[in-house]
Amino acid sequence: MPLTRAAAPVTLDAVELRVLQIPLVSPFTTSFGTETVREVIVVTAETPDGRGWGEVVTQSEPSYSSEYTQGAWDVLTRFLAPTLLRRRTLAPEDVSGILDGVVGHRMAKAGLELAVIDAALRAEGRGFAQYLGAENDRVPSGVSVGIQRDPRALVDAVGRYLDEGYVRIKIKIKPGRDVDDTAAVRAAFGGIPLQVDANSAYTLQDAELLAELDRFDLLLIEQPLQEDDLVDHATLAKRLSTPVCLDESIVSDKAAADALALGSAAILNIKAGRVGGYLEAVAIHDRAVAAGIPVWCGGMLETGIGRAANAALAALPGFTLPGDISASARFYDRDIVTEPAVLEDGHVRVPTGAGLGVEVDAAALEAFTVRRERITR
Ligand code: SMG
Ligand code: MG
Repeated sequence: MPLTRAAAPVTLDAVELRVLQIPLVSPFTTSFGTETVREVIVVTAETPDGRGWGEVVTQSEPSYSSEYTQGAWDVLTRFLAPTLLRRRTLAPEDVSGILDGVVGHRMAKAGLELAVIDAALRAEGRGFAQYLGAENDRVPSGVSVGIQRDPRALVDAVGRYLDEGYVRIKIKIKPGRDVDDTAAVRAAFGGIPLQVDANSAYTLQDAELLAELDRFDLLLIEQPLQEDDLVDHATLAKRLSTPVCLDESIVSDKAAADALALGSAAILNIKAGRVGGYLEAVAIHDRAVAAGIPVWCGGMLETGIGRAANAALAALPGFTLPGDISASARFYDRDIVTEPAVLEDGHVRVPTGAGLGVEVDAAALEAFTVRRERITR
């Protein structure tokens, strides 16, 4: 599905980068560890016609991915932003090609590309969802629930999210906190749409244990093995009746092609940051649709900037499973946009205004900024 229409080129005068530290409403624990503050980079693309916004979804430590915030800051300030600025005039669709000389650093590239796309679309008065080829005006909202103190606390947390209206629950698992946690949620809430995310915490040696999850009729198990374990995931997939979904492993459209060819995944989690940008994410969506593979939109605890962009992406027709697109309030008391995403009947609305369709709250942005640099030509 090609983009509805390429965006007009923009003249890039400057790129402003900020590191933000935003407190979470409650700690978020995965197999990697616990986060209490979201540290994220916000990108502003400055053009003569106005500004565009992007978000680099790295975390402060390289545990989910090899990328991390200070590393992204370094590559953005020294290589990526200067390379883009040297071009002066560029179309959003050219950004990834221009940055091709830098290997990896996909989250950093994705944030920069999003800022350029947003600037271009705001100048045209066109919405991001329309640009990507979205077909829905709202998307079903799933919630990712971190590992809690014990299964009873997990049941309490899940119950609160179900009461709020979330239509799908994902629980984080790790060795020692898998079968019992899942059993407790199934016992408490019956046949709710439920899936688990291991964040790479297991090896193929754990296949027998992971097969115990088959009895819970889960929508999927997300990323049980390591990022580069494509062959092991294919082997595991044959052992399980629970569909295997890949997250960390799908770092590009090429990786998605390889995973599908090998039978490593029956379902894909698509995150624009992880794959180098929203345009690459659309390519993966298109590939999955052609292959009959369901996809859903993952989350990286985005601020209102990335959350708006994710809602637009998830409104493409191949996103047939609910994504990790929760209300902003699931993570934040105060967001950096003036109208943070809210839950309405288990759904999040897809913004329709120009560009990302959200306005940055300058005071909130300022309040959370801990580092800032403006890079000019
Ligand atoms: O944004 O709702 C969200 C978070 C969803 O669980 C979530 N993300 O592996 O899918 C994932 C994690 C990655 C971030 S925490 C390590
Ligand atoms: Mg995941």
